[in-house]
Amino acid sequence: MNAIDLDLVPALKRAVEDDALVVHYQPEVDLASGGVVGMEALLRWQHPRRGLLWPVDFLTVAERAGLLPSLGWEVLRRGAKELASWRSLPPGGDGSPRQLWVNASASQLLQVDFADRLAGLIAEFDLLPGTLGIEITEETLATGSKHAPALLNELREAGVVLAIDDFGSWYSSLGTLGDLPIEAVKLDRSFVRGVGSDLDDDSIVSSVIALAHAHGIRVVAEGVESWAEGARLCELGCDRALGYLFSGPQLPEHARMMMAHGSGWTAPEQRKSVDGKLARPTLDA
Ligand code: G
Ligand code: MN
Repeated sequence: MNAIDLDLVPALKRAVEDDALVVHYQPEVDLASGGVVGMEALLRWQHPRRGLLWPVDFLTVAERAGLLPSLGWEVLRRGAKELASWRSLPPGGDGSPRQLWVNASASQLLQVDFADRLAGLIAEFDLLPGTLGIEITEETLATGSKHAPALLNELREAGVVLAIDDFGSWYSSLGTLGDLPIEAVKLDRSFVRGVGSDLDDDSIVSSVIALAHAHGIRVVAEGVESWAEGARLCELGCDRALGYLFSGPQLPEHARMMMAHGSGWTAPEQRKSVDGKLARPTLDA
C-alpha cells in the first residue's frame, strides 16, 4: 500500500460513519419505448479535501482494509430506501415496476448471511417482487467457487433478481448462460463501442442477444455514448441500455425526475421520415 492508500483507510472508515458516502443513480432505458425502467446504483465518496471520488479511486483500498462488505451494505440500504420511494411515480417504459440494480462484490457474496440480509431489506422496505436487482460481474462468477450456481439460487430465493455485469469481458462459455437463474446480462461496454463499426463486435453482440433471448434473458447494453450505437443496438434487438447518451449517474432527485419524464430516446424504426430515411434524433432529456 502506498502513502496515499494508507491515508485513505481511516478516512474511509470515518466516511462510512459520517454519511460522506453518496449513491448516484444511472438511468436504464427501455430501447423500444424510451422509458426509464430502472436505475443502477453507483457509489461515490465525498472526500473532504479531494472532492468527489469514484469507486476506482478507493475500492482497492477498501478491499485491502476489509471494508468492501460494509460499503456494499451502505449502497444496498440507501438504494432500497430510494427504490421504495419510486412506488409513487407514474408507471413508465414497458409498464413494469422500476428496478434498482446494485453491484455486489465477491467479498459480499462470500458473506454467509448475504441472502438473509437481502430478504430482510426487501421485507423492511416492503419492496415489490422483482424490483431489487443484484449485479455480479462475469469475472466474479467465473473465478468464484464451483458453488456459484447454488449461491445464485439462494439469492433468487431471497427475492432479488440477478444480472451478470460486464458480460463478455471474461472467458466464460456462452453455453452456460441458460443454466444460471438470471434475469439479464449487461453487455460490457467494450463491445458496445464496436457495434455498427467492428464486424466482430457486431456479430458477438448479435449472438449474445440471440442466445440470451432463447433462454428468456434480457440484454442490457452498458456505456452507450452515441446515437449510432443506440440505433444499432435497437436493430440487433437489444432490450435496454445505460450510458452517457441518455444520462450519466444522477443525484436521487434528478433520477426521480428522469423516471417521471422518460429519457427522450425514440427507437429508430419510429423515426422514419417520409422518404423512408432515418431522421437524426434529438435527445430532449
Ligand atoms: O461495470 P459497471 O456497470 O458497474 O460500471 C459502471 C461505471 O461506468 C460507473 O462508474 C459509471 O459512471 C460509468 N459509466 C456509465 N455510463 C458510461 C458511459 O456511457 N461511458 C463510460 N465510459 N462510462 C460510463
Ligand atoms: Mn454494474
